[in-house]
Amino acid sequence: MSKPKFYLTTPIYYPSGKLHIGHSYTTVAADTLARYKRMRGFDVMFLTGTDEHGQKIERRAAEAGMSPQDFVDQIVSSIKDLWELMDISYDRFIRTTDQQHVRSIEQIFTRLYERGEIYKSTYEGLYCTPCEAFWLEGQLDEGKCPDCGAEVELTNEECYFFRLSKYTERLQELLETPGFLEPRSRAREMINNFLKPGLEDLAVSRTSFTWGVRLPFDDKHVVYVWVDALFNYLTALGFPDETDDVKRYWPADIHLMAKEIVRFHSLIWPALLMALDLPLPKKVFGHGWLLFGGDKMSKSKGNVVDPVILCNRYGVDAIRYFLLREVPFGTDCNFSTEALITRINSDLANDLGNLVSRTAAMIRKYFPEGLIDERVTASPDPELRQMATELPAKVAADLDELQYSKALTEIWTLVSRTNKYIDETMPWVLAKDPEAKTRLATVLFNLADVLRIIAVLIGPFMPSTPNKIRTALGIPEQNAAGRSLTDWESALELDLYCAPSGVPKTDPLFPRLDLEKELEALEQFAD
Ligand code: ME8
Repeated sequence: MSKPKFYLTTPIYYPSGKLHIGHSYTTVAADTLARYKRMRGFDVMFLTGTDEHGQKIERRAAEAGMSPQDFVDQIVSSIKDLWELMDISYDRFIRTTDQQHVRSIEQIFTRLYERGEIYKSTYEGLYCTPCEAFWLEGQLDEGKCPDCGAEVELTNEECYFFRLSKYTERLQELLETPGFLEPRSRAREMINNFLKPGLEDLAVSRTSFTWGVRLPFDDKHVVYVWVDALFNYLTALGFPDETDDVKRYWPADIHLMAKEIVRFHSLIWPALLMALDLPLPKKVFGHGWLLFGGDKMSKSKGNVVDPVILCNRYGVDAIRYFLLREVPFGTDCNFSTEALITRINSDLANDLGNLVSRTAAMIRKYFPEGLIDERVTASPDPELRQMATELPAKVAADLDELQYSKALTEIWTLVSRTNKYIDETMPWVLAKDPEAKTRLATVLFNLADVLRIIAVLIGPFMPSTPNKIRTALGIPEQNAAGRSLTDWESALELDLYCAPSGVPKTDPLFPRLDLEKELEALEQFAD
């Protein structure tokens, strides 16, 4: 039987400067979902990329004294390096300057024009360049862009318009469809803020600058950057050609993003697809913002935290853990060094790291020749074992709902229970009693076996930690019978722990950090 498919996307980011930890947030969430779905047997297509056209990039390049193409090339290369550093397992990286994308956009626009979905007129109104968005006077916040707070500019130019208004009713129906736009509160926002006041047709071309895809039927015009960008989700599969990838992967299963661009994805994007009679994405998820000092972290505000510095200093898995654990995925999260260091110390160094090193150290010390095979079960083994057995289904249910933080909380509940199990069983006391050797072996086996399961379940979140745990406990990739000890199914079964080559001495998984020292160190980077 062929595998079911799962197509997920991140926004394609503007290469207008180095990316920050806010961009890493969405991409790490997407990567975690992609890894999880692959483990569950899906044929995953995970797309990310860069949105390279438009006025903002053209201006930034000019400020840097470079051609737009040279300017974006260097930033895109740093973005790819960042994703490599952060263990992002994307399947495809699209750049809107790719020739194939540009040709596709030309064909798509011709098709929209021929179907009467776009027409020529004049746009007179307001434009926010940092957001590349058109606004009406009444939508402004104290005269400024309601999304980013920047000054808006008055523009008056000949434009092609897309008949967005004609899709109002179908969009209303779509937004009311459970599961299409999540969290649900965002769907109500879209209906109240945009559909109720009445949708206007959308300007989809510009003539006041040149860095973009030219309209094949009127080459004074370049395609409005958002429309150019939204179609990436299809052109990356080869659209408008009817490629195998288009047939296999479209419609997307989920588009992930933060809340400020939900309106482009839940109004403009579906309407464009409706205009072309194409299937609509199954879900749009708008997560919360990473805030810094209470304000949205953004390149235009300059309050950004560099993920490269954080990953190099604390390790990629610690940063990924923090991002996904700190708050529920739909909610805003205040990013602070204190919160990060506290999480690393409490959850990773103390709870998980100590559990692994204590377990490994006790096996090495009490059974230098390897654990004996006899077992004798006593309380509280059944309780621990039952929790471990129930965990995979809970994590799966949470991840299917994008409840990353809840899934990690469930896993850490087992980590804590396992630590408590050590306190209750007191292996060091058992070790003094030669009669208790079998019981001691059972306790240590249960500890290592639960950690084997935990290692599998944290894999999607923290890609390199599972192998470190397995190495520390001597767990091979497969047992003697050739059974994988790393796949999802292995987490569903108890008693698979084995360490045929013994338990080596290894470094702590997550060294404890000194908060004061870290605050000082990061302060230097901020200068
Ligand atoms: O909007 N908190 O690109 P962009 C959480 N090119 N997420 C954040 C964030 C923060 N402080 N800052 C950025 C664009 N993000 C368009 C997208 S898609 C067809 C075109 C993440 O570089 C989040 O996913 O401004 C947000 O939606 C996205 O980066 C915006 O990236």
